[in-house]
Order: sequence, then C-alpha cells, then structure tokens
Amino acid sequence: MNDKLKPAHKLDRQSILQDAQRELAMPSRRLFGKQLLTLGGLSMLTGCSLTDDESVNKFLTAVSRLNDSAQALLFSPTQLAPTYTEAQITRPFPFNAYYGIDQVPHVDEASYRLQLSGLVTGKRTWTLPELVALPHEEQITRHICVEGWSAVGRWGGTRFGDFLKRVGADTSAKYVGFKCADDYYESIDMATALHPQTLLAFDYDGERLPAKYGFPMKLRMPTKLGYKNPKHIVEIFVTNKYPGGYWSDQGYNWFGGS
Ligand SMILES: Nc1nc2c(c(=O)[nH]1)N[C@H]1C(S)=C(S)[C@@H](COP(=O)(O)O)O[C@H]1N2
Ligand SMILES: [Mo]
Repeated sequence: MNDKLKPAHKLDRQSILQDAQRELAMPSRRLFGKQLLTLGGLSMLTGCSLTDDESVNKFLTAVSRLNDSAQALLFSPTQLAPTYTEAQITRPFPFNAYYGIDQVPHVDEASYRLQLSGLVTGKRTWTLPELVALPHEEQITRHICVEGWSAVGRWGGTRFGDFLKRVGADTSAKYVGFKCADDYYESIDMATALHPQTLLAFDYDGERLPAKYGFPMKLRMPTKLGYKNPKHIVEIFVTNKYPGGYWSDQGYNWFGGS
C-alpha cells in the first residue's frame, strides 16, 4: 500500500484523522471507535476471514493496540474485500434497522424517482427501471454489523463509481451523502464511493431487493460496516461539507471500515 499513493489516499487519511479527532471528544467511544476503524483492514491485510466470535475477538484485541497512524496506513481503497461462494451465503440473511421489521418503509415503484444533488452536473431524476438497466454486477460478500453479527449475502446492481461518473459527479469532492425513505442518512468518503466493489444494489440473491433489505436500492460496500450501507435510498448528493450519518452523529465511528 506504499507504492500507490494517489490523491484518494490522502483524502482518506484526512477522513481517518477527522474521525480520530472526533473520537477523542467522546471518551466512551474511544476504544470502540478504534476497533471499528481497522477490523476488516487488518483482516484483509492478513488474509484471514472473520468467521466466528473467537477470531473476531482476537482481531479486536490486536487492533485495539494499534495507534491511529498505523490504522490510517491499513486502509487502501484499491484493496478488495473477500468474496464467497454461493454455498457460503447465510440463509436466511438477517434483517436489521433502527426499527422492527414491521416498520420497514414501503416505497412505491411507479412513483419512485432517485434525486441527485450537490456537485453533480446531471441533475435529472432516475426511475427504477432506468437504474436497473445500467451495467450489472453481482457480488457475494460479508456484511459485518457492529451489533456483533456478520452474514454473507449476494447483491446485484451497478458499480457506484461508474454511476457517479455517468451523472457527472465531481469525483474530486470529499463526500457522497445519502438520504433514505426512512429517517436514515449516511455519507462516505469519495475513495470508497469509487471503490470497485461499491455497488448501487437493486437485487438481493437474484431478485429485486425485498422491502426489508432496502427496496428500491441500497448502497452495498463490503469495505464498510453494516451501518454505513444505506437502504431505501431516495437522494444522493456530492459535497465537500461533512454530512455525517445516522449512527456516527450518535457517536459511532464515521469511517466505519469493516
Ligand atoms: N435506511 C436504512 N438503512 C440502513 C439501516 C436503517 O435502519 N435504515 N440500518 C443499517 C444497519 S445498522 C445494518 S446492519 C444494515 C442491515 O441491512 P440488512 O437488513 O440488509 O441486513 O442496514 C443499514 N442501513
Ligand atoms: Mo448494523
């Protein structure tokens, strides 16, 4: 990771440092935040998979000893998260949200329009059929939730970086933010937005995303923890002003790498 120091890396380091500073202001979150920052970074680096509580705990212990600068070095936007086989998919895949499954928002497909705003030249709206017709990819990856579970799932959709370029997003901007059909909101660094495994996902396991997993679309990032992956996206914006997120505004680590 020392050989490809692109501007995107520098941006990420800034985000990481910003995070670290935010955490210093929240002593109760200090250790927790550090753990979140590099759990997956370390697993990718060592090529180990986090398959059970014991391996996760070992990683957490190791990670908590690292200082912030070492953590910043662990993240690489060009490093790929592990992928899995069909047979490894967790069935049934868990549902999670800040509310119960009976309160999942139901978005009407016919009237649905995705809004784009901020530093984007193509400010038109998109219908779901138009989005689904974009070049398609599938991924089988592990979703890791800070609540202590992880699960392997299969998502299909279009590469988010390609979509951003298609709509004329300023990819030198710092952040991409998301507004959702529930009260959820999230934002990510541009390097992660452009990561090849970051998908604007319309499908789960070969079928259109069911409501519980984020209909009509979610952002799927195997390089980020579960809460960084917004479901029920209704608006995407590009900005240089830190937008925060539903959980990070309550003290969770913003970078949220898995
Ligand atoms: N809109 C929205 N997106 C969300 C959430 C939410 O409550 N609302 N919860 C997050 C959290 S904490 C997790 S673990 C995953 C759960 O996704 P799943 O239901 O597909 O497992 O969605 C994330 N994205
Ligand atoms: Mo989560």
